[in-house]
Amino acid sequence: MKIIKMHLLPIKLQLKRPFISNHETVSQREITIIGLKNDAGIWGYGELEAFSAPYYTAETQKTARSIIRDIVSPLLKNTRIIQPEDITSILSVIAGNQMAKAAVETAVWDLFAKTQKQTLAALIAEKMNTTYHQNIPVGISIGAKSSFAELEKSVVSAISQGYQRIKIKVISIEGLNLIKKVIQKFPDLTFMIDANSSFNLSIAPKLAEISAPNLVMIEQPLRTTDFVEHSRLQLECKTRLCLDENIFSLDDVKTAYRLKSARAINLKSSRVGGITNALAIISFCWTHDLLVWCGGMLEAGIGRATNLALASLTGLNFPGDISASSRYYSKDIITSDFILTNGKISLPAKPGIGVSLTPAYQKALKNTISLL
Ligand code: OSB
Ligand code: MG
Repeated sequence: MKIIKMHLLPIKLQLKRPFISNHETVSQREITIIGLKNDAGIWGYGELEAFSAPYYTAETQKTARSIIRDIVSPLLKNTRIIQPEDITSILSVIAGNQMAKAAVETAVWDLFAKTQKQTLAALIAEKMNTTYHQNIPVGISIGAKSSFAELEKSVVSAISQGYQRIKIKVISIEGLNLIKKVIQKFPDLTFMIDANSSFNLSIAPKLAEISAPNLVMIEQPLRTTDFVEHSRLQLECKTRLCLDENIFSLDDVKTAYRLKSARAINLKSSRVGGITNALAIISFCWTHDLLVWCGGMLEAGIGRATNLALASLTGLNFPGDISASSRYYSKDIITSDFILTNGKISLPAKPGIGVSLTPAYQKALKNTISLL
């Protein structure tokens, strides 16, 4: 197939409440919806997941849109795509800019699955020679809190909603102390901590002290580029470390594996350049005894559906950061929200990523000028 149209629609969604991590406090989520049309008249959609400012990663909505406009679109023009992996390889000439590439790449996967009249989940499972689950157990990521009462309230609310694993953000030593208390108070719950690079190696004794049977993982305690120090920390720390901000590619996962920087990988297809690269990372992790699970980054409906398709793979069993649509947004961009039933979210049944933009977003997207 050929891609004959590419539309970009930047939008802003208001979060129900601000989400606090070490990088920033997000109150409004800027996202760009990507629509691609092929020569058979079928549309595929993707979501550009970069944030407004370059704190979590170097890309921003603006830089990524400019890469898509100036560099990606000429590469797509008159190009024949037979398999979705073709687009990954075409875009691989672009260094970095993983989220810009992922937005377009994922829309091609959606388009391809639709032409095959298959769900993205089924297509991915077929590519990976495995099966997939219809109902997917999910976890929740709770932003950093400044008091025990507030933290406990969020944890209790998460349990009552049915989330199967609770991740708590931390930005300070005081925060670690609050989390330690909550982990002790709820011994039957599965917890993890995400530090988003809050600390340096001097945190090692504190992390060793916080170790508990129901604390399954500590995500990204140290700096974003630091494989070597994470490796030293993992030696000193019984709890499994997980890398997030360090991982932009399969090469990064290999580095982490060889240096023993962590024993788990938070996989975000948008951060690694798209689905093809995500699948390669999953394969590597499965054959090298690294726990790989599906992360999230406050996605709207299209991104959430993409994450869910990945998380549906049999073998990707650790509950991902894929909460119900209503957790972050009162009005999403798609026509049917993802809801939580007994701690699980169901895969949509329609072909491709399986969700539809609301008529208003559909209209607004198609009213933009095509970049092709
Ligand atoms: O570090 O995993 C992270 C959100 C934005 C950016 C980075 C992260 C997160 C989350 C929330 O933890 C995950 C989600 O529920 O989407
Ligand atoms: Mg993280």
